[in-house]
Amino acid sequence: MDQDTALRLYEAMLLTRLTEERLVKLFRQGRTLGSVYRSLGQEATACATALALGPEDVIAPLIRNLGSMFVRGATPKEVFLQYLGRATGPTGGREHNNHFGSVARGIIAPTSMLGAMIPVMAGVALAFRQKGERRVAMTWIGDGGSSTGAFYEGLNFAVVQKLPLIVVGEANGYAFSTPPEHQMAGRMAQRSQGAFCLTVDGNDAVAVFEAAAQARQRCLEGKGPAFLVCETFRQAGHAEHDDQRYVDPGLLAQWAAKDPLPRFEAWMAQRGWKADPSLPARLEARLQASAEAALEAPWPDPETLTRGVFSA
Ligand SMILES: Cc1ncc(C[n+]2csc(CCOP(=O)(O)OP(=O)(O)O)c2C)c(N)n1
Repeated sequence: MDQDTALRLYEAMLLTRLTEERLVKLFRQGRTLGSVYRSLGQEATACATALALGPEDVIAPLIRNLGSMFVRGATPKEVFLQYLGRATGPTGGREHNNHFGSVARGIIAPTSMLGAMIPVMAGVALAFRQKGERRVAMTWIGDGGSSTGAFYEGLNFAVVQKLPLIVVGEANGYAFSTPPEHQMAGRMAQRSQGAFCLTVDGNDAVAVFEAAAQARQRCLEGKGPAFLVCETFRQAGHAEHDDQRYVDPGLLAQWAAKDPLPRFEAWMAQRGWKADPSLPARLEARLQASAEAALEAPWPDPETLTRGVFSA
């Protein structure tokens, strides 16, 4: 990873963390329409995977992959407008978290049905191959989500068809309050179904980036899909309404010591690389302005209620 990429990765991870911290404040003030879903401790798995892609590639992030959306150009203001349900947000107040896409940025909006995006992205990858385009499709899935039929169907199809699809598996300790051993036999990597599979330390941003770059290269060479398992830990509750009382505090402390941000800073420091010291303050100022603008943004007009939604 070169210095420029490292600095971009650091900024994306920091922006994700600070944006989510601000969302938590808005939640506690009762201003968000629903709960806030964080990627605390998992910023590397979202940011470093997306950063290993080319601008022509397409992603379908899930709720814990806000960082990947920032890598592709989504803005904190859009995220605040979404969570606050405002008319000028990406979905015009129809949805109230980061379930929004942007075709121009190569982001496909997810549906909440876990696993569903895997066949969708296998289809995107199939279209790339049929058109002879050198592009890759990427999506993410949690350990819980990898127990769905859609996960198996989508990945199996991609393996059989040798499609340029990267599925990032986030083995993050819990699916809501369910630990993996209560819903999964064996380890996540055993679900690869013949896809090229790597298991990496998901809190090591460099390892994640390198594995994703390798997976992308194989896809571009026509070698078929990759299943990239990132071992990490969800450092917050499922969402802000969940106080995580079912998680052993010792385990949380163990993973807190592996926080991807300071680890990556230390790795950069070993190379004499350092982010601009004014970066946190600049990001905070941007977030403050974005949050204020979103709070002043208009609510959707009830007259428009049926626009932009499907009807029979
Ligand atoms: C098919 C399906 N079943 C159940 C749910 C409800 N649900 C939303 S998130 C979640 C837990 C997901 O756990 P995991 O896939 O491990 O991801 P994590 O939240 O740990 O990132 C569940 C059960 C859903 N959205 N889709």
